[in-house]
Amino acid sequence: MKKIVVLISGSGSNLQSLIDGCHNGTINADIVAVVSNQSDAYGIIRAQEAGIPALCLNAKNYLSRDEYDAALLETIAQYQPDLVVLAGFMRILSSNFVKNFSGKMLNIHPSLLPKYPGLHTHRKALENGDKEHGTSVHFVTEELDGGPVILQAKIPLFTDDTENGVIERIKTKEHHIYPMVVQWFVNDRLTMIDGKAVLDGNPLPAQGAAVE
Ligand code: NHR
Ligand code: GAR
Repeated sequence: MKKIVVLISGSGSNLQSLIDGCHNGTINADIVAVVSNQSDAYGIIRAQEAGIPALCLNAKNYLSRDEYDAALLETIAQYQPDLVVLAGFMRILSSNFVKNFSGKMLNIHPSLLPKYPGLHTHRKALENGDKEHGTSVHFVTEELDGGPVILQAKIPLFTDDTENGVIERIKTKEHHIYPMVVQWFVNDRLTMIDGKAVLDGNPLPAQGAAVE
């Protein structure tokens, strides 16, 4: 069975969708550890309730980003994961960390990349009067939110939308697409080759696979 480590910072609803997928057989893998950088992340409780070891590494206890990332690397490496999944993880990772898990680390970012890398994506989409918004699963590379896109899901935006409403609609989409992509990866259907996402031997276009 393939081993997954999930990194979180918050509520962990995406983590929950992955836990559920592993339990109901839609994902053929085990989540062997959950690591949070926030001690009050609700996702830690979700992990504990599922019997998964949950650890917290607080940046306050480290002198520099490099030191923090070295500790995070050491913590994760103990579990020898086949895949590292960022699920609402809110800290930028150093290039050394990313290189260690090259082609083995996924992120879900709440925008239709390459639009709106970074933070506050929902607010930006609403402020710009966008008619649609979405979320992207991508391989993590050194370039922030710049790794190759694997799968996107879209939602329409309405004139009376609120930021919180949009966040929730996006999350509902995320809970469908993230387990799907993780299953592709653990079934050896998905790889990163020469900086491109490759599914079933076919390099994916910039917007990722076309799946409904
Ligand atoms: N690290 C690398 N190298 N590459 C990526 O693509 C990464 C990454 C680390 C996290 C998630 C990302 C997102 O999906 C992610 C992708 C945090 C920030 C950020 O600015 C930006 C993007 C993402 C995650 N973090 C601030 C920092 O200084 C802290 C913000 C906060 O704590 O509220 O680390 O959006
Ligand atoms: C998700 O919507 C994810 O796309 C986003 O945070 C949410 C986490 O929710 N990620 C980022 O913004 C990364 N910077 P969750 O904790 O309920 O899974």
